[in-house]
Amino acid sequence: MFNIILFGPPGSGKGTQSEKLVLKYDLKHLSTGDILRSEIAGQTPLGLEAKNFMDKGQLVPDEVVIGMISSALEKTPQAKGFLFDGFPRTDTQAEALDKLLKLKQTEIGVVLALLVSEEELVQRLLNRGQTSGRVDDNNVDVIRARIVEYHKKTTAVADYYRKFNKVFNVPGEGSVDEIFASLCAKIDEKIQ
Ligand code: B4P
Repeated sequence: MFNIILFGPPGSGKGTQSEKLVLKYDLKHLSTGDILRSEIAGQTPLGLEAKNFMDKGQLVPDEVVIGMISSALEKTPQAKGFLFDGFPRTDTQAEALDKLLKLKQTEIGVVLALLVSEEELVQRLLNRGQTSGRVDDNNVDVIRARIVEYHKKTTAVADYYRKFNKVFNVPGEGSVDEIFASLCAKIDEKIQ
């Protein structure tokens, strides 16, 4: 089993690249953002709670997302590997993920961190906001709040995995195919 974390600020291309990576490497895609949005669409109690945080650009509480990932891992015991997209986003989530994977006798193989300038992030998210219908992409203040949350709480996750020499930076600006090729080159090196 080979497990990957695709890491980076909001708008760095995690969702975009994940779709291509899971096809190429036959991985199970676990995006906490996508799971939360489907809970919101289904108007579940979890979704209604999460919406309050997401609409303001804040992170959803750790216990909520850790529970979601734990049940998603349970549901797919036969997966060849997992691609975590947008998770973990805090130290607490990273520690919980390590424990959950240990129970499955596996671990994170590599953390690929996409590097994109802040102005490019804001522009991409505002562009997506014109068509996505996502409340959190429509307002520049909410976008900036997401970036602040990222610096305050999420960059620590890369430091956590750096202790285990698992983090590799990948330039996240350029064409989607160029970035995909850089990500694949790093994964192929680690798989061998
Ligand atoms: P996510 O769904 O994870 O959304 P995101 O980080 O904003 O987007 P992503 O990074 O996947 O988008 P992409 O760059 O692919 O999170 C949304 C919210 O959910 C969070 O703010 C939080 O509230 C909550 N949440 C999720 N996970 C959580 C967790 N673990 N803990 C707590 N809360 C959590 O795409 C952005 C745009 O860029 C797209 O339009 C795309 O087309 C474009 N793009 C991509 N690559 C490009 C390129 N190379 N060039 C130009 N444009 C590009």
